Amino acid sequence: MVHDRSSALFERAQRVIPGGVNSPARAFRAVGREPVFIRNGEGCRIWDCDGNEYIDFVGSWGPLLLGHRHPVVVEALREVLDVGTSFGAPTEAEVELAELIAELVPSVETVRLVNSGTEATMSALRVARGFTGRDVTVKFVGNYHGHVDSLLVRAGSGLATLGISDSGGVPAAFAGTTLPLEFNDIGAVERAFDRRGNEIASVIVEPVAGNMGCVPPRPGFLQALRDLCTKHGAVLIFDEVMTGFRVALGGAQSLYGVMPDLTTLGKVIGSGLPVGAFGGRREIMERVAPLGAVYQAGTLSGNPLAVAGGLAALRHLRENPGIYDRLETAAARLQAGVVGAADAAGVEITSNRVGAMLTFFFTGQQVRCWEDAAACDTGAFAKYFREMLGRGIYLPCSQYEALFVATSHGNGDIDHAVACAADAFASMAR
Ligand code: HOZ
Repeated sequence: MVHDRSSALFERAQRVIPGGVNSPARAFRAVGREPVFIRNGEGCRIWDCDGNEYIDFVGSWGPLLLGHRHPVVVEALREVLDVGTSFGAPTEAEVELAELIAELVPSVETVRLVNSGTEATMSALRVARGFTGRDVTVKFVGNYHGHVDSLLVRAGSGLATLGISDSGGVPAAFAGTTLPLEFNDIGAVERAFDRRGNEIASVIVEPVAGNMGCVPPRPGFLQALRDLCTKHGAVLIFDEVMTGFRVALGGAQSLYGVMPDLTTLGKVIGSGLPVGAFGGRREIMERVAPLGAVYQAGTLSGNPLAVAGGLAALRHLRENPGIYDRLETAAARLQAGVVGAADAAGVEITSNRVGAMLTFFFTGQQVRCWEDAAACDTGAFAKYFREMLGRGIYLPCSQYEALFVATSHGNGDIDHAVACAADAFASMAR
């Protein structure tokens, strides 16, 4: 595979963009090569600027449940171009999207649209503080909630990938409001509440962790968080930026039957366009300006393009509930195929999967928390990634990310990816 144009673009990019990328998570640094520059996508396929074709299992880091350029989304976006792309004023479509989110996400009574998952989590934390009159946030090691100052503490995703434990530039006072605990360790949360229960404003959690690779909650973990938050008057926040509308139509909260007080959503509610949302119990959300004193704002919030993309995709999901069975079947086929191929080649991997989000960890051990994930052989992962890329399979460029199956992946695409994995493992074992 030739990547000359990507290489040339990367050289240019590094002169004018820090590290040549607009987000460190796409820098390919942990996999020992330069990033490829993408030109276009269609269904489950993308093409780079050298014309190389890939089956895409990143899907813009999750939101493209329907694949690239799904006709219902494209048509909805075209209609917006005819009427205007930004007003900084209320529109009918944003009311419809808010109604749809409140209908589909069980714990959400009212919802505020923002521009990204980061804005959503930042705002949710602030509302929780305003509601409780407390300052401390409990978060989990290896969970990532966007680049909010106080949440860049022992975070997953790009920070885990690059080995940055806590971000520079965050005042110690901000980081000091965050209490990082091990994911899936309910004893640690109980002890924290015993010691500091009257200081804890919120517990924020990815109900299925996706930013240290896919790590499901242990049975009972989410319910125990719910019970502790209720007992101590803290706000439970589910960060469903990754799991929302993906692991089930109603997100992880409907899958596990545990209701948070607040939910954060991201790019999935725009079908990949820049948007996010935070919402939940009415009495908490009533603290948000202009009703309450917790300020949060944005000219582009509820932007017509993002809202139209999201409405089209979410309506399509609601009207076609069979999609989730199809995603489950396709992702299970990929999981079984890749695990079988690794076994056959004698390469040790462990897989975690919830619905159509999954990770193959290069370890023989179970992965239940950050400590487990951090023990994986990232060198082997990097080699696997390069082998797969060279065979036209585009995977997340870090052991600490999840891969995503879309409705556009047919059995043939999944089987081709499995065959490529078999070749990749064979070449790694040589
Ligand atoms: N949540 C995404 C990674 N898990 C974000 C990707 C990025 O930071 O660019």
